Amino acid sequence: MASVPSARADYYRRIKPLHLTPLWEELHALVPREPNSPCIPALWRYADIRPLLMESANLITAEEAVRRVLVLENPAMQGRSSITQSLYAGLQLIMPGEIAPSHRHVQSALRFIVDGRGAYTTVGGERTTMYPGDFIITPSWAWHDHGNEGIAGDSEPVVWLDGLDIPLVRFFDAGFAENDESRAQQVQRPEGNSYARFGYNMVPVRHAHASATSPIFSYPYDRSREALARLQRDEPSDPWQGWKLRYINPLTGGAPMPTMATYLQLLPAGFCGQTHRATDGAVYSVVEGRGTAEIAGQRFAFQPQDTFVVPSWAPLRLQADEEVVLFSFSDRPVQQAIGIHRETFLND
Ligand code: GTQ
Repeated sequence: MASVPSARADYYRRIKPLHLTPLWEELHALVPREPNSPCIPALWRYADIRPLLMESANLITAEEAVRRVLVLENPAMQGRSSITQSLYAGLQLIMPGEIAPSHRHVQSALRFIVDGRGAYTTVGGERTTMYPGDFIITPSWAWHDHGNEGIAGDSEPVVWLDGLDIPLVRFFDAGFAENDESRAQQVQRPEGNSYARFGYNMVPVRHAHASATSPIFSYPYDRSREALARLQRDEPSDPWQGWKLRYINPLTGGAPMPTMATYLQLLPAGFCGQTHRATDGAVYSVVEGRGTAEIAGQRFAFQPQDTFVVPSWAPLRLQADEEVVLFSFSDRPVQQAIGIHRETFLND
């Protein structure tokens, strides 16, 4: 009589042509006891990347590239253009005088300005000028073009962190995109118009909002930073996260985009955080200060303009040598919408 293993092997061979596989061989991997991400912790030093990014401007124009971006690819997920399973991140460069032509796509995008000032993005007919630390949204299916005209005759290369839900949309096989007829959109409203309508805890009385995305598309750094400075004066910091605020869609109180949540947090000088973990892997951009992120036991020293990734369920401990400000984003709204998000705060 055939042994059990060889009888099974024979059986697997016979079911294969019928496109059948035995669940019992895969069950533990398909339904893991806890998240077991293929994504690994990693940090990208801006000091290393900046010269290479500037070099790319000699190789290709923003116009030819459409978007001149160095993709931050998770080292354990090569070829996927992903920083986590669900998220994409890249550093986009726009030189003075350049235009990244108008297009639109189903994927939602966020921009977090890392270096330089005076570039702009036009979203749905309204322009916003970019300053370091600003958080800017491109909603799903909104026309957008980027340019760099400088400020008051002064112009410099501008670099921002792009965060997009590209892998999520790819997972659903639901991506559409199209190019605009003109390189740059006609501006239809004065700069600051959407902020005046929605940025002051007020909303135009007859506004009926149809979009799943926040009507504010630029959240200026000085306002967000001011809120953190006020909290630092007024209340004790959280032992895990310092003072951490989430950006909101003012119409709903929810995340500014349906697929991505964004955060800004302040860690006081000398902060030695406790460990926490969450099922939403997150991408961090360092705005101010030096410190250390201990991610799944691995220590990453960071400084301003660096980017690092914390995989899903990886224990995270933050330390600050100086006063630190971190911007971050994750897919938390999607996990919350389907009721699977988990987060724990450990007492070290
Ligand atoms: O600016 O529209 O990093 O479409 C990747 C895809 C940026 C953009 C990216 C994009 C964009």
